[in-house]
Amino acid sequence: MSLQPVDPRYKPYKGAAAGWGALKSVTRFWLDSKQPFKNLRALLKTNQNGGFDCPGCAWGDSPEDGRIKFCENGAKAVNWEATKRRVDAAFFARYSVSQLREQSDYWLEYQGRLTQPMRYDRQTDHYVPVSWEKAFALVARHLNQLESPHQAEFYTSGRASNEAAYLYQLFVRAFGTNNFPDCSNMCHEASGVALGQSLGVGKGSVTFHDFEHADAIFVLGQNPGTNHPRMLEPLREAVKRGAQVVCFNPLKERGLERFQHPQHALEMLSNGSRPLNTAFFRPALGGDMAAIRGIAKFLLQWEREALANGEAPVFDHAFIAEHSEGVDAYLAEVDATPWAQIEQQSGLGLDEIEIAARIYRDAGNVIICWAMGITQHRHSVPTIQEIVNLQLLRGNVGRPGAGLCPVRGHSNVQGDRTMGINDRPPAALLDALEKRFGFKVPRENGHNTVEAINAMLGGAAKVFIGLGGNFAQATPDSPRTHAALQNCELTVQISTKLNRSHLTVGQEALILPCLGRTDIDYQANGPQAVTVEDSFSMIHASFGQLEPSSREMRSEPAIIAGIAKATLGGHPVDWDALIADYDRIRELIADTIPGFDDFNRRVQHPGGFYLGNSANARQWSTANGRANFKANPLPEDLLHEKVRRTGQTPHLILQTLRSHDQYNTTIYGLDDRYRGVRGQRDVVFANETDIRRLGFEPGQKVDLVTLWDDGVERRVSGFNLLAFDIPAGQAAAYYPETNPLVPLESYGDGSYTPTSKFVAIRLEAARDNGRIL
Ligand SMILES: Nc1nc2c(c(=O)[nH]1)N[C@H]1C(S)=C(S)[C@@H](COP(=O)(O)OP(=O)(O)OC[C@H]3O[C@@H](n4cnc5c(=O)[nH]c(N)nc54)[C@H](O)[C@@H]3O)O[C@H]1N2
Ligand SMILES: Nc1nc2c(c(=O)[nH]1)N[C@H]1C(S)=C(S)[C@@H](COP(=O)(O)OP(=O)(O)OC[C@H]3O[C@@H](n4cnc5c(=O)[nH]c(N)nc54)[C@H](O)[C@@H]3O)O[C@H]1N2
Ligand SMILES: [Mo]
Repeated sequence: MSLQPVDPRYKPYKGAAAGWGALKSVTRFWLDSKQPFKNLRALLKTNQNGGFDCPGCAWGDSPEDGRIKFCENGAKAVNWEATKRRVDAAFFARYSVSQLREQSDYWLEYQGRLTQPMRYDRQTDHYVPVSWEKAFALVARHLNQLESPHQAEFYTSGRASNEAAYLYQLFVRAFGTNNFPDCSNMCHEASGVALGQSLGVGKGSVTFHDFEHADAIFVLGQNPGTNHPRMLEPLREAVKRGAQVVCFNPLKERGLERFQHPQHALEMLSNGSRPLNTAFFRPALGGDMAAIRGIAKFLLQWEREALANGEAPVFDHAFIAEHSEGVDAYLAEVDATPWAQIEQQSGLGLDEIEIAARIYRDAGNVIICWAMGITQHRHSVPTIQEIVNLQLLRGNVGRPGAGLCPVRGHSNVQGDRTMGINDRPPAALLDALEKRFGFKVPRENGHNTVEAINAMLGGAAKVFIGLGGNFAQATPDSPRTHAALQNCELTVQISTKLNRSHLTVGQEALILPCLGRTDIDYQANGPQAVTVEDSFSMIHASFGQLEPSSREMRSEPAIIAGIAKATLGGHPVDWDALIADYDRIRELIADTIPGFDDFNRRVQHPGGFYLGNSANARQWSTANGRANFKANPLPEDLLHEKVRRTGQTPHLILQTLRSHDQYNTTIYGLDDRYRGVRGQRDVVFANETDIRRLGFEPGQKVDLVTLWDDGVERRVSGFNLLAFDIPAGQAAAYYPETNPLVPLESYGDGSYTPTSKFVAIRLEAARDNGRIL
């Protein structure tokens, strides 16, 4: 490894993940929130019965274990939301929208909570206060004057509660469209599509306790030390009891290497840390499908040898015969895949793949986890189906200690889908809504995120409503997405914090400030709880704990009901009555969404209730009623035709990822502790050999330019080129700064997820010195 600390703001991190470094960092964020003690009290109730669900990630905890679980990044999320700072009318009077646009994403959100509804005044270029009633009337006027309901886009980010999401989809479908672009389109969409086709349910099959019974846990394309820190504990326990933890990641992420338990005093005092894996493989970007195919090919070879020698078989023949279909076609595809292609595409040696295959074979029960390193590629759907194929060969689905675990991102992104935030809704959901509410629901597919951007760009969509999130920054091809939003007649953002989406305004624009997870939600019948679903299909209640910083903010359900009532009147429900008491929303959910019978009673159960998962029960809700092996060929070439058509060879393949100090487009700070970066975000990590091969010096400022044959220049400028321990040919840089590089047309086959982990780029000496943060 060659690390060149030419920049004082870049120094390799030597400590373990979590532990003291994390504690120091939490304290800093705490003090900065301006109400440290209140937030501490609130945090102690995170993920506990009677507390609120952590607004961080969607990792679930043991439902029986009452212990307080929080992590450094959960603490940051809570402090960030529960700040005392405010972005109010005085703030917007001080800054014009054009002035605000000059500020960094970090600065914008740092200014505090949005506290009152605001309307954009094009004459003065300022946001000005507006009453809730006038705001709702403005939305209703725009929606009702559209020629078709399909001219509006209704975005959802994954923090929306089940209650908010359910009301939103009910309103939008009663209005007449399935245009539900959501953050999931950019996230785990490929997991939903792949698992749905293979196994009949688009969710992970494992539960929390399965991790205690796994003999091997594979972690593919995921950085839990930063993004799912509560997952480190089960991984650590697994290594401790002798299970294998096998990582596939081009970056040696610190959290996957070593870990110090933040809640074990002895470990912290002795400064001891535990290794968190037993094998680490560093594939090429997009090379995982080939790697898994390689494991399957070794298994097939050993299966044949076992058969010839009269030894115990490698495959689970009973499972395959009773539950699956397509094994022969799949094994023929495995046979037909040349070893050379596996080696070349995976970026791994066959000796490495063989080691992984041996671990896999020798483990009784295997869980495979994955996240964005797997889902944000063009061939993500076949890659996830290859993971399923492998698991099916040894019956590693639907038995304790084994299964599939797409580790979700936003804390309720899985629940939002369950509630019907879906641009391709299943017929059963639409039938149930039609039957219960007696209106004709739209049956045609709606727009996903990429389609919504195209519709707005082309003028086919004229109204954008965002239930949370930061559409302008989270989406690809930023200048085009910004133009798309600006092309709208009305843009509406329902949000907690100021971000660039509020500044990327249509002809008219509204900011509707809402309560967050930590805030107490007072309604006519008293304080309300909401519910969420974690990655393990556990549904539980969340109670806000902190006094809202302004009485003018409204809850997400109340805002949706306000828009719905202004637009549709009392159709198809009495919106006000639902808001008075969210039990009434949950009754509607119980009536229409499978698995939620008796919802209001069951959610009282401490730790919540398990929604169930058909694949985990070995029931296959697929067309043929079987678990399906999918015989997909490996991609012929990982480079897209549009890259090849430029005639240029990419200097590097870039993945865009998260630093340790951010939550998606929310930037908490400018450090990335585990990767040794301090005080900067415009950095690009590359291998020192590549840097010199391309004629650059470590520490030099460079521009990154995308190779894509459509005549559009995609460039970000003035990035600090850091020599880093990364495989040759690869680069990594932070999202959202690099979103301008991802072409809108570069998305996953069958998933439409932008290929944020695979962008062919060239480096140029910097044209200017970049932005100052
Ligand atoms: N603190 C914090 N927590 C979060 C978030 C956050 O921003 N901050 N975001 C939330 C959300 S919405 C999500 S979706 C999750 C995201 O969680 P992650 O998926 O962990 O997020 P990324 O930072 O995108 O990291 C991708 C990881 O995959 C690796 N990788 C990239 N390409 C490949 C590949 O081709 N193959 C393999 N094997 N590995 C690859 C990268 O090196 C990196 O370690 O986290 C959630 N939790
Ligand atoms: N290049 C690149 N692009 C990516 C990714 C990547 O890895 N690389 N990852 C993708 C992924 S996995 C995801 S999930 C998306 C994320 O896309 P989004 O979910 O759209 O983005 P966030 O940054 O999570 O949204 C942050 C904003 O949400 C608002 N907010 C926070 N809490 C609440 C709340 O409780 N209620 C409401 N109404 N608003 C709230 C705040 O105003 C805050 O500014 O980005 C995607 N984009
Ligand atoms: Mo995500």
